[in-house]
Amino acid sequence: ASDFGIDKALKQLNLSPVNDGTSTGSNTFGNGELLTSISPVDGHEIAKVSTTTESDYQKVMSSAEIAFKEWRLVPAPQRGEIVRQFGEKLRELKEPLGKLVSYEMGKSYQEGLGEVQEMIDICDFAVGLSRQLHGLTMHSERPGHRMYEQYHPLGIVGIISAFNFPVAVWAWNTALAWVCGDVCVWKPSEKTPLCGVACQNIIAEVLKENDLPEGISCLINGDYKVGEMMTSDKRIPLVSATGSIRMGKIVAQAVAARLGKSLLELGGNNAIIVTPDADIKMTVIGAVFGAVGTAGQRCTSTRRLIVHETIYDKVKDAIVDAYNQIRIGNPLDENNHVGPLIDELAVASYNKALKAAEAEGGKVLVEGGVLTGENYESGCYVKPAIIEAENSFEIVQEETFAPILYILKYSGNVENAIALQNGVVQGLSSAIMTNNLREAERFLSASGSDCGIANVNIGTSGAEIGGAFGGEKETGGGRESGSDAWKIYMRRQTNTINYTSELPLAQGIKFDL
Ligand code: UN1
Repeated sequence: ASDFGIDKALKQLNLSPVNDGTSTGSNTFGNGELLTSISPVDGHEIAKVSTTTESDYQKVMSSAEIAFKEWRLVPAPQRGEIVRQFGEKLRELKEPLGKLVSYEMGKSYQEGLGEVQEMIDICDFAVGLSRQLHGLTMHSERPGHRMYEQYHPLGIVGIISAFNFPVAVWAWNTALAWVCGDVCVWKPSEKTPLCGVACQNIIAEVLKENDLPEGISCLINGDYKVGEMMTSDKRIPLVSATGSIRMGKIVAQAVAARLGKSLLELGGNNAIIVTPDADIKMTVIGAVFGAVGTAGQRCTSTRRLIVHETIYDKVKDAIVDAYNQIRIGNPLDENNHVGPLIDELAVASYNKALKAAEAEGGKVLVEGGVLTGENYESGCYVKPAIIEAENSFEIVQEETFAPILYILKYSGNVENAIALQNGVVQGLSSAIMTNNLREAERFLSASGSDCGIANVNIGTSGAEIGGAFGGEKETGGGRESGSDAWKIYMRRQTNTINYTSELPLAQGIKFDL
C-alpha cells in the first residue's frame, strides 16, 4: 500500500507500529492486550493498538473528572477557540487522515476526505455555537421577579462509535461537547482503532499547546466490555452510541438503569420513493451512490427503492445499467467507485442476506458475489447486488451493512409508497424523487415519512452537518450534529430571582406566618 502514500500518512499522523490505545490528552498508559488493525483494502496489518484494562479505565476517569472541574469554568467562546484550533489542524491533516480512514475502513479516498471535511465543518459550526448557547427568559407571574434558564456543562460524555464513520461521528459529538464545557471519553470501534489514536494525537497536541488539563479528550479501546465500563458508570451522565439496534438496546438499558441519558444513532433501512414523474437521471445518481457508496456501510445507505409501476421498468433498466459501470477495487485508487467491506464477518452477512432474499422469492437483477484473485486478496470485496423483492420479506426488514439494494414496486397513489417506506422498524433516512408538489408535501407532512431525515430530490445519504442528524423508532431517537442537538450535552437550569422585599408564592398560594 506504500504506493498510495500510506506510510507517509501514518508518519504525519504520529502513528507507530504499536500504539497506546488508552490516553488522556497526550499521556498514554494502556496495559491491555494488543488489537491488530488489518486493512480490508489489502489484508495487511497496519499497526497494533493496546486495549484498556479496568485499572487503566479508572485512571482515565480520574483525569476526566479533574479536567472537567477546570474546563467547565473556561468561558464558552474560549472553549470555541480550542475547537477552532482543532479544526485548523484537521485542515492541515485532511489528506493523511482521509487516507488512513480509507485504508483502515475501506471507503473510497474521496469519501475518506469527505469524512474529514465533516469534522472540519462541525468544528466551524461549534465555534459559532460557542457564543450561542442560549437559554430563554420568561416573564414571572409574580411582581419583582425575574425568570430565565441557562445551560451549564453536563460533565463527562462517553462516546461509542462504529467502524463505518471512524472519525466524523466522534467529532460531531466532541466538537459540540467541548464547546458545551464537557470532557469526552471515546471508545472507537475495535475494527478501526488507528483512526481513534490518530484523532486523539491531533487533539492532544492542541490541548498541550494551550496548556489545558489532561482529560478533556480521552481515548479507551477494546471490545464491548470496555463499553460496558462506561454504560454502567454513574460518573458519565451522557453516553452517545452509534451502532446496531442490538447494541443500542443493551446500551440504552444499562444507561437507563442508572437514569443516565443516552444519545442513540442506530440502524437505518432507508428508502427512496420514485414517483411517476421523477427525474430518472437524478434518481439513478442518488440511488446508486446511496446504495453502493461506502460499500453500503452507511447507516444512511439506500437499502430500498420503492418505484411506481408505471415507470418501474424504465428505472430498473437505468439502475441496472449504472451498476454495470461500477468499478470495484482498491478504494485509494480514485478510478474505483466501491471498496471492500470491513471484514470477513461482513462478507458472511452479505452472503447470508443474498441467500435469504432468494429463498424468500426475491429475483436477482444484478448478481452479487465475492471477488477473488489479484487485488482482491483481502477477501472483502463484493459485487453490489440488486434484488427485486417485497417489503414483507424478513431480510428486507433488516439492515444488512452491505451493497444490496432491494427494488419494490408500488401502484396507485403516493400514500401506498409512504406506507411501504414506513413499514420497517427503523426510521433514519428517507427520500422521494418527484416533480409533483402535492406528492412531495404529502411525503413531508405529518402523515408522511416517519424518519428523522426526509429528503426531496436527493438521496438518503450524505447529510450535511448543519441539520440535526438521527432517526426515530428503533434508530434510537438521538440527534447529533447541527440545529439544537447541542442541548443534550448540557444541563438546563431554570432560575427565578426575587428582587423585592416580599415573598409571594406562585399560584397565588397564601401562607401567612
Ligand atoms: C453514519 O452512517 O453513521 O449522512 C453516518 C451521511 C453522513 C453520515 C452517516 N453524513 O451519510
